[in-house]
Amino acid sequence: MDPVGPWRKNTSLVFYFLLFNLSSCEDVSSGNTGNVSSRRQFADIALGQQTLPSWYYTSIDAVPKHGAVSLQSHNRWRSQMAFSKTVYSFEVQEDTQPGTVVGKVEIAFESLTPITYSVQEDDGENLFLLSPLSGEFLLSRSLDFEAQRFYILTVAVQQGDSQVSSVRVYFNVLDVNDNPPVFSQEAFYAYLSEDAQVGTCFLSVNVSDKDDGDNGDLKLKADGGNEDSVFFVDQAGCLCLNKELDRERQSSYNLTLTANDCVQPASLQLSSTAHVIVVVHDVNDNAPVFVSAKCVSLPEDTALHSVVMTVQAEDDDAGSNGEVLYYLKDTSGGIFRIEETSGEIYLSIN
Ligand SMILES: [Ca+2]
Ligand SMILES: [Ca+2]
Ligand SMILES: [Ca+2]
Ligand SMILES: [Ca+2]
Repeated sequence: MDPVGPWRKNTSLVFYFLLFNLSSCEDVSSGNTGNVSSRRQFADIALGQQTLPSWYYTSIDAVPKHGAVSLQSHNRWRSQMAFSKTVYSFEVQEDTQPGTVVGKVEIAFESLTPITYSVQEDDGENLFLLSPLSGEFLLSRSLDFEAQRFYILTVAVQQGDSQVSSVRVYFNVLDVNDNPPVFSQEAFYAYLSEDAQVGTCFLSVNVSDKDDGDNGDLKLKADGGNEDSVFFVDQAGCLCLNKELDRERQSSYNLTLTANDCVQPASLQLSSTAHVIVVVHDVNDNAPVFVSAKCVSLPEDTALHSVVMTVQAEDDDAGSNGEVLYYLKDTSGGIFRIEETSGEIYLSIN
C-alpha cells in the first residue's frame, strides 16, 4: 500500500478543478445566445454585476470532464486560450462618428503562425466591423442609445484553417444628451376660480425626455407671461398658484412653460416650451356702484308718467354676477316708480 498515492490523486483532482474553473470562461463557443434574458445576464457579467451562472459552464464545449484530462492536454488547452481577456467590454458614446475605432481584441501570446479574427455571432448586424488582422472594431453606422443600449458579439481567432478560440465582446452604448424635452401638446388649458386658494396646484403637464439620468431628468418653470410671479411650478412639475387672483384685474393668463433637462454644464442642456392658457372664472365679489347723479329737480308741472331721471349703477363682475336690477326702497308714498332693468324713474301719482 502506497501511503502517498491517495494524497497525490486528491491533489491532482483539486488542481485540475481549479484550473477548469479559472479557465473555462475563456472559450465561449456555444450556448443560448438567442435568449434575451441570457443576454442580459451576459451584459451584467460584462459589467461585473453578476457572476457566471452554472449553466454557462456546462454549455461550454471546451470544458473537459473531471478525471479525463492529463497535464499535457491541459497545456494544449491553455495554449488555445488565445485572447488576452476572458470577455471584452467596450463603452461607446452614442454620438461616436462612424469610422471610429471603438474596440480591439487581441491574443494573449505571440503567435508564430498567422492569425485572423472573425465575427461568429453579431446582434449588431455589422454595426461593428472587425479587422481580420488587427482585431480592431470600426463603427460602421450611427448609434442610438435610445434604440439599443448594448450589443453582444462572439469573435473567433483562427490559426491557419482551424479556429482556436472564441470570446464574447460587449459594446455598451453610453447616453448623450441628444433629445430635447417633448411636451405632449403645444398648449394646455386650465380654469381657476378667482377665489382659488394660494398654493393650489391645478395643472400637471405631460412632458418627457428620452435620454437617461440627468440627460433626461426635467425641470419646469413658468417664465413667460408670469411677470408678477402669480404662478410657480412645484417640485413635482405641477403648475401652482402663488398669489391671489382677481378676475376683474386679469381674466386670463398666457404662460410660457419651459422644460429643460438637468445635464451639467448648463450650456449642454436642451429645452422646449409650451403655452398654458389659464382662464379665471368669476366670483360675485363686487357690489353694484351708482355712477349716475344722486338728485334731480322737477318742475311742478311735470307730466304724469314721464321719466324724471335715469339712475345707473355698475358692477365689475361678469355675467349674472354683474347684471344690475333697480328698485326703490322708498317711493315717497307711491309718487315714483322705477323700471327695474333700465333704472328709469317715473312720476306716478296713485
Ligand atoms: Ca441620448
Ligand atoms: Ca435630454
Ligand atoms: Ca357683483
Ligand atoms: Ca368677480
